[in-house]
Parts: sequence; C-alpha cells; structure tokens
Amino acid sequence: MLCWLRSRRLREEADTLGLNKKVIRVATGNAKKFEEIRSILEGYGLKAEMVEGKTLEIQHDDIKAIAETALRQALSNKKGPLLLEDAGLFIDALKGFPGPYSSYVFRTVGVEGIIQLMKGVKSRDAEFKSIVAYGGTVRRIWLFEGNVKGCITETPRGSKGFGFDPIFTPLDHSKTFAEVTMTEKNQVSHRGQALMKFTDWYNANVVKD
Ligand code: ITT
Repeated sequence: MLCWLRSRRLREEADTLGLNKKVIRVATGNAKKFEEIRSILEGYGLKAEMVEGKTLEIQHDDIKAIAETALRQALSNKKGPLLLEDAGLFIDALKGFPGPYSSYVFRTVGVEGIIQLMKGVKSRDAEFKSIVAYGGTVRRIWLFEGNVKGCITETPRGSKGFGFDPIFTPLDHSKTFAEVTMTEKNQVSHRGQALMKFTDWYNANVVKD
C-alpha cells in the first residue's frame, strides 16, 4: 500500500513537472555504461538521456549504500527524477575484492592488476553485481539489483565493452564480455538484469495512468 502511494506520488510529481515519462534521465560519468543503459531501456520502450558529471562515490562495503547515497547527492543538486547505477566485480578467491572498490582498482592497477592477483589461483569464480537506484526526490528512492555469475580468465580477451569486461566470462559462455556485442552482453549482464526489474516496476507504476 505504502509502495503504491509512493508510486502514485512519483507519477503526480512527473505530471506536475511536465516530464515525459518515457524519458529516463541517467546520471553517470561513464559514456560506455550510458550506451548500455540506453540500449537496454530502448528495448523496453523507454528513452535515456545522459546527465553528465561524476557522481559522488562514498567508500562503503555495500554497493546498495553507495548507489543510494550517490543518488541522494545527485538529487540534491540536479532536478529529479534521476536513475543512477553502481556496479562492481566480486571475486570469490579474493573474498569479494575489488567489489565496492572496483572503480578505484580499475583506475589504479586495472585489468592487469587483477590478472596478477589471480596468478596461479585455481578457483576463479566471480560475480558482477549491479544496483539501479531511481528517485524523484532525496526522500524517495527505489533500488533494483542484478547479478551475473562467471569466472576470471587467465589473460584479457577482446576489445569491446569497458572496465573488467576482457577478463570476465559469464557462466555457460566461452567468450568474455569484451568479445561479444553490446546487445549480447546486455542479454546476460548484471546491468541488464537490474534494468529489467526497474523497467517492469517503472512501466507498471509510473508510465501507466
Ligand atoms: P559512474 O559515473 O556511473 O559511477 P563508473 O565507471 O565509476 O561510472 P561504477 O562505479 O558502476 O562505474 O563501476 C565501477 C567499476 O566497475 C568501473 O570503473 C568498471 O571498471 C567496473 N565495471 C562496472 N560495470 C562493469 C561492466 O559492465 N563491465 C566491466 N566492468 C564494469
């Protein structure tokens, strides 16, 4: 009931602001991530508009808390509604590292740093996790989670995608995320899963009148 009332308020808010409900404003500083989000949302009949600028990323061991805090911060100086996504690569043998520190680890030691850390390690299970955060104002935020299990390759493979794509092979697949097209990646990726949950909710609660 509470959720329904909140959804109705969000719908009313969008109406008052005169927003086109089919356009989702996405806050990210990563153009390749935006392109994936744009393509996924398009598949569900929604358009994406990039709201540029690096979002604040707090240090926390939970990516839900990171996404929620980043969205609150973005909404405090940009007009909502906004969607923001936070993701990370969690490697079992490294007890979940780099996880919430993925952005920092990618910028510093990069893909090669992970390959070095995993040298000689037999168990190579890993998981990409994604949290999509959406809200109209700082007080009301919805979270949607997606994940994909897979493993870390021995060497980087492929040149598509971004970040840790060249070293991640999803379960039951032989190619890394960097060896397949963006459409193929989106069909199995953590981001694709989280955005599917978001669009189900959004189309049912916000778009419908
Ligand atoms: P934002 O501005 O949207 O925060 P970002 O690049 O910092 O962009 P994240 O914090 O969500 O994105 O992701 C942290 C890091 O995790 C990112 O720098 C990548 O190295 C890695 N990563 C996230 N999603 C990925 C994906 O789909 N494929 C490969 N690496 C990914």
